[in-house]
Amino acid sequence: MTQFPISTDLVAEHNNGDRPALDEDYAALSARLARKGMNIDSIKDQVKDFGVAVPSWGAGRGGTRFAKFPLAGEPTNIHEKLEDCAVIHQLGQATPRVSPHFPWDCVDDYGALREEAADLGLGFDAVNSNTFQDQVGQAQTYATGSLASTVPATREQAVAHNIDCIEIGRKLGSESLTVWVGDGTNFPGQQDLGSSFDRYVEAASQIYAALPDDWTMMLEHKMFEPAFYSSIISDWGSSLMAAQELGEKAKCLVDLGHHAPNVNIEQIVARLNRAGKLGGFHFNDSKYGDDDLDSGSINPHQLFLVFNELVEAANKSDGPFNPSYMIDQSHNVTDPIESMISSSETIAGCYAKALLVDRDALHAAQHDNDVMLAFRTLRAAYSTDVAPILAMARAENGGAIDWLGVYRKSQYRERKAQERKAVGLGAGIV
Ligand SMILES: [Mn+2]
Repeated sequence: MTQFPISTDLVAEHNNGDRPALDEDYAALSARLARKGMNIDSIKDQVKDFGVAVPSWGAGRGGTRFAKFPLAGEPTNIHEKLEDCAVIHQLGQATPRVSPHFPWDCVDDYGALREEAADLGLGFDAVNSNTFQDQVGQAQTYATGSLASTVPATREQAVAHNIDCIEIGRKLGSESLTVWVGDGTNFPGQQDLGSSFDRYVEAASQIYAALPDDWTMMLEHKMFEPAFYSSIISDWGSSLMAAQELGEKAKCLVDLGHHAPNVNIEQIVARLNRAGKLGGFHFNDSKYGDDDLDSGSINPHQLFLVFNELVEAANKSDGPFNPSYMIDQSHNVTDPIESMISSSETIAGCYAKALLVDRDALHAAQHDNDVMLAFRTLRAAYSTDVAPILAMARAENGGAIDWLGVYRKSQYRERKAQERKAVGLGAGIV
């Protein structure tokens, strides 16, 4: 029996009140889609099966480089984070897995942690290693790099930590390791740009060698920060080169905030897919840089265009097409539970809109170079209000039609503020 953190009676009571209006809206959209030859139930069923992982580190309040403003009742350890992630999934029904980060989420007994998550209705997604900050008692510093360090002992330490993460992940039921390193330089001339990449690939190949056969090693690129002159895996080209050198189980992870402003990310998605190297995503949104804002809060159209490529790729795929979907956001001014339900709804909504694209009409217009018809075909799907599909999928899966109303009525955060120890003031990026 799943232990639901929010009263199921409260969810049912709200849903009973909200259901008549939803039924009306759903029927109206159903009729509208039927006129175009589309079956709303088929779209809804695909949305019901859609899942995006939430990051354990996103359950707490994030910070900027300047400050962090703690939220009363925010989680302070992996057990409390799991409980909050269970609320997100219970009400939103789109986030069945949690992506943990080590050593931030270290415990003594990972078998017990896996059971604890399962009792809450959750599984584990990709494990994330951390060689971008030093830990207490660590022999070598990562101040000038980790996998690409000029110091052999530092590279060995970074490799060993990643292999530890794989071992933890096996106990948790995970099937992938995400590797992001902060390695790079702040000054021209600080390191040789060619040989530093060689060192990275050589060290990464040792991690790759320890990867179980059914696992994926996802390489996450990021243009800059913490290094501001050069980053070792700065872009999808560097990521693709490394993944191709490592082997079949190495793939590229696209974090939407890790590109220069206005870069055509959907084209990067199509390119990586063509190379067989599209591993997964970190969803978030960005106005200026790696802002880690809520998914689709700034540019929902871009998110839709990414999903348009994903649906296109899935349709063309011979075998299974299942890139890994994860949220990677920092919540500085909202309750992280509310932000992550809202974001998962936005992400699922972009997926639903991409499913609504009339592919035959689009392909015909593309073939005929009918530019306006091709554009309007995409735009017709994007401008469809899919809220009734999302709400119905949520309700049928046991979630809340009005998730924000139910969450606030539950007073979950207020209760946790009484139970949990307070988080101190702090600074820093999470
Ligand atoms: Mn990321």
